[in-house]
Amino acid sequence: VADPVAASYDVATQEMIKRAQDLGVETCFDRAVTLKPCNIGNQGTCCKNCGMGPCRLPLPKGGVEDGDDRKGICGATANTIAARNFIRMVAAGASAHSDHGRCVAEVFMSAARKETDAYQIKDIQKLLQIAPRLDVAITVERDGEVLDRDIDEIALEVAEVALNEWGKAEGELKYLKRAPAPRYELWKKFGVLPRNIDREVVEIMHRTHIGVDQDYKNLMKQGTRCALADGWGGSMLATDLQDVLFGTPYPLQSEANLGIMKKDHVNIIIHGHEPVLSEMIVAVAQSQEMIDYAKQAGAKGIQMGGICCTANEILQRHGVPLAGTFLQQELAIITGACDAMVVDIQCIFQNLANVAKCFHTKLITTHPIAKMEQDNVLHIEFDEHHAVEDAKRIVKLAIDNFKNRGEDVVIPQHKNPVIAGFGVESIEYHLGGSFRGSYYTLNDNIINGRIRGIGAVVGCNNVRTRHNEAHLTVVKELIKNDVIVLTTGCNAIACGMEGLLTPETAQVFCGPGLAEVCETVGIPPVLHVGSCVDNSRILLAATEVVKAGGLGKDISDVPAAGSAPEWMSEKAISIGQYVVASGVYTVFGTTFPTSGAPVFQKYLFEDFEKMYGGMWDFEPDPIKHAHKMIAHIDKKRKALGIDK
Ligand code: WCC
Ligand code: FE2
Repeated sequence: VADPVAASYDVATQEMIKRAQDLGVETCFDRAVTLKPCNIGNQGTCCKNCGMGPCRLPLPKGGVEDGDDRKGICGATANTIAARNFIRMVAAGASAHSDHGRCVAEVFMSAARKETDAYQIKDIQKLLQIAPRLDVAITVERDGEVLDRDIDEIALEVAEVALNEWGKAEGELKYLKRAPAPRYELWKKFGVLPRNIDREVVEIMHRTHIGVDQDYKNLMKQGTRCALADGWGGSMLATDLQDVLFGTPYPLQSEANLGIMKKDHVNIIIHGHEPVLSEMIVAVAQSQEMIDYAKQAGAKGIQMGGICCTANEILQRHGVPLAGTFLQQELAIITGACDAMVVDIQCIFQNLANVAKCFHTKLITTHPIAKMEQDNVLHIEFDEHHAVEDAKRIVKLAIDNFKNRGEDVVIPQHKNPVIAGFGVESIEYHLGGSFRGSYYTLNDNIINGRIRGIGAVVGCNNVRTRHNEAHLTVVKELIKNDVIVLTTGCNAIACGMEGLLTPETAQVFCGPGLAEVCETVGIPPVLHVGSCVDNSRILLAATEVVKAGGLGKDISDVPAAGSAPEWMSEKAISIGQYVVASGVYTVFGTTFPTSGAPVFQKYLFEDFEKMYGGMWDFEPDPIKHAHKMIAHIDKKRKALGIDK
């Protein structure tokens, strides 16, 4: 079994791992001890794209300095194999984000057609802001007069145009033009403007099939095009349409870590990614009818909590607390206090079912594309046309299950306050100039050096490294060196658990310049900007920085760097690739999936900078990791002549 202290940096997590072991319930932390990864696959040089293999190409003992003659049965080199595997990861990641986006777009369509009462166009301001980006007019001319166009009409057309982005036959993605003009021109020059979202994924699957594309540079070209279709396509549409349907987030207060669960309340944990369902569950759970029902069942109320990006979605819009990160999903059940865990898509452990079997917890899958084989799992399929009924059924099930709780309930008493809900709009509000608008204050403070630069630290946990340690070490090292941090995904949750998402943090952890800015403006040094699809908010924030002036003409000029210290999912690879192709130096921790193909890796780590101004890097040591980012930020400051 795992050593709980070695497995996690977080005390609540340690306590629950220990409890699981005492109860004889196995978790991912224990499995990580017994199940070792395959080195060759890990390094990206195992090809299983046909039935003659898998062809495994381990790195020779002495390296490949003197030439690399490794090849698979068909002759595929280590570079070809690693590039194929890498862009297949991009395809999977982009698919996950974009299929989520498609689901949201379909619900948006239902709302625009008024087929459902449950969903409405909530944020008209945001609708009017994105419509022109999709070439949808917001005014009409009648008899020489310019009039505001009917909102319902705009919504319907936005829905049609947006849905079309997934499969249109001609043209290119409309949102690409939201990037700074030089960036768009660069993409055009390299032939990587995505045509539509689905097509770029399909083309990766084709080009990586046996006997098709055998040039790692050409493979990466498609990988880039597909990743851009994610960041500036599927993910960005998901974020925007979610904001219109559910409201654009604004800063609000909440809490984070397993200690948010309450012994005397019905605890409902929502886990996954699509806010379409969780929005309804939150609304229903807050209704008087359900609260009364919970009281009749002997509980004091209903406590909701989130895991992974569903957590971030319902936090940023409703202040629902974060129960934990990716690696804490099993542990929420191990408290013995989880009356229902409701899951939709992505980052959900199949082992949840085995853990739930040991407790009273009802595990409910809700998405037609994500079911589990174990027989203790309930499937309640969610449909936007009867969303409220579905949500009620789920909440009632949880309440009815409250009485089945065992005596043995242990909720770790650890949680911290968080401020979340930042985005392009609220950063402008806090860090814009009072009369110049835009990102003037932010830029001004970067130019005068109080803020050294911007760090985007995002991504998963990985059981191969100590849970949350690299996340928190990287973030703390950055803010100590006056780098303001934007965070999403499980890094955001980790920061929340550690108490880094409060303005008070500035005095404790920040360098003097950043501390002063945070104090003056009243913001935390680490800004929670949402879920993984909301990395699109970071792309747009970077674009706003460029627009505000004084920091160059393209995203690659800005003193900024990206990081995923504990990544594990294919989604992270897609995100990394679109961030790099958008001009940002990006460092990953844990392992890097091309390390078995040094020539290809050098292409990503070095040659990419000459092409895109952004490149990949790998550094598992979190302090060195942060300092590589800072060195890049300083390099950019120097190029701008603001290094003083
Ligand atoms: Ni996004 Fe990574 Fe968390 Fe899942 S929820 S674990 S992809 S960061
Ligand atoms: Fe996520």
